[in-house]
Amino acid sequence: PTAPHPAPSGVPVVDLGTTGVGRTPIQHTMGLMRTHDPVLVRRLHGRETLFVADADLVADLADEDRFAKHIGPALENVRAFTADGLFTAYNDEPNWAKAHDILMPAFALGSMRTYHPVMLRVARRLIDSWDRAAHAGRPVDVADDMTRMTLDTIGLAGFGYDFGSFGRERPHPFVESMVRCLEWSMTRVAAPAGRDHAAADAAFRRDADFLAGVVDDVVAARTGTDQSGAEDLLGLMLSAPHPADGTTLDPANIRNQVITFLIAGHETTSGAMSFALYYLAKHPAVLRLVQREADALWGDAADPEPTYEDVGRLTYTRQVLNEALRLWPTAAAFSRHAREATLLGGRIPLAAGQPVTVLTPMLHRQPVWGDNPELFDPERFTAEAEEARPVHAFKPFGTGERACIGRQFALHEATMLLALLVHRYRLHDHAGYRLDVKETLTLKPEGFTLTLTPRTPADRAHAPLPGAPARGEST
Ligand code: FDE
Repeated sequence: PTAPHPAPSGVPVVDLGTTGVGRTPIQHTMGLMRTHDPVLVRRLHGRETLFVADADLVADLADEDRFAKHIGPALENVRAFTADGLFTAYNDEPNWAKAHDILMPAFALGSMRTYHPVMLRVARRLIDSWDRAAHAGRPVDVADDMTRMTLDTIGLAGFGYDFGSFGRERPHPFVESMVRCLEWSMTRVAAPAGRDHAAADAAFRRDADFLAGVVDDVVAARTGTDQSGAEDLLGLMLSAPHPADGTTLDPANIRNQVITFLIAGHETTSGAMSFALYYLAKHPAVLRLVQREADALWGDAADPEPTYEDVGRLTYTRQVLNEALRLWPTAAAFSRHAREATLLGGRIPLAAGQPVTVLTPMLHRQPVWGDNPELFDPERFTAEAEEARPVHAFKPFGTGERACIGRQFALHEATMLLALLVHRYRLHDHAGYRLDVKETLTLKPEGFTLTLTPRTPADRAHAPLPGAPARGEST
């Protein structure tokens, strides 16, 4: 339902003609913003998209009275397999508010206490697998293993379903089909009209059907069993009545929600942890600080038993994760539209319904971040630094009522895992990895491998603060 809107006056138009944006549309558009302006219209195959990254414009777009979430062309394509699931539902589709109300309690901060033991159980699967790799001197593929971990976590925590990803040589086939579906959604947008897409579309359909089949297995494993006491996502979906009218979600919508959560719940979180490990491997001084934080909690414990409260104490680890999400927010763009004709930021005229896409990685590199925004520096996320910064300068989870429902879930899972990993291993950038960001609608470091060696009590005693001499070492 997107009517074409003329490019607003005063905004530079970058005409890509029919050259296309290749397989990295986000990074391509980041490049355009670097050479042109943090507000621009990209014209591609005759389709115009208004992109913004200016902090003041993004702050204005956060005004829920004047703007709302927009389902742009890429999400329209995702709707082909998630329909009215939470992520892709239109604002006025009744199932959005209904599912949102029913599922919100499952994502309140207090609910993380319920998921904590499951998250820890899956973290230990990853650790077992990395212990074997360390022992064999074999490198680990970071993004693949983070994906195994996050898929198993959302499967078990949300649906009581075990994907058993660490028992598999290749990622679970759900992941491969999902990645192809997301790639199709992304590339189909920029694909020139008039060319024959029948083969790609048919392959997409097969993958989408496979995903739906997995979802049916997940639901079938539960239905027919006793629902009482099931407080996970699936339990709520199957049995919780909507406060407004007492009805539960219908089976078609449940399917859309399950597929939505299986995707949203693991794809972006695994990328975030992968980027965080990438930066830690490249910044030994930061790594030592994270290790010290974990060491202070767990000392030399061979198998630490992190409590729910411990995760809240890992403040520096959380800063590292935030800083990784600043440079590479793994859901890298979100769109808004004007509810009524308005002036964006008091200067850019927008018609009612006109969409605007926020390019988050560039928002996160604007002048509010200082004069060296490319530098990885977790000090940007101390409480004082956050206080001093405009609230809308950091948007890795989107904005407003359609912002990420899984934020606390992802942060709890990722913070605990990162701390456990740095507590246990020395990370070796054995291949001198050069960052290669792969785009499949979301972002991930491609081909990033590490080798690992176990940390010893001596390592822990010698993990000095940068600049401070190690204990027992003469200067
Ligand atoms: C959502 C989200 C968002 C928004 C989008 C728009 O606006 O369009 C964003 C940006 C995000 N999200 C991001 C993220 C990152 C990370 C790491 C994450 N995320 C994670 C997660 C997990 C889970 C479970 C999730 N996630 C989920 C989700 C959902 C369901 C959604 C939708 C909501 C509504 O309601 O709309 C989101 N997420 Fe996220």
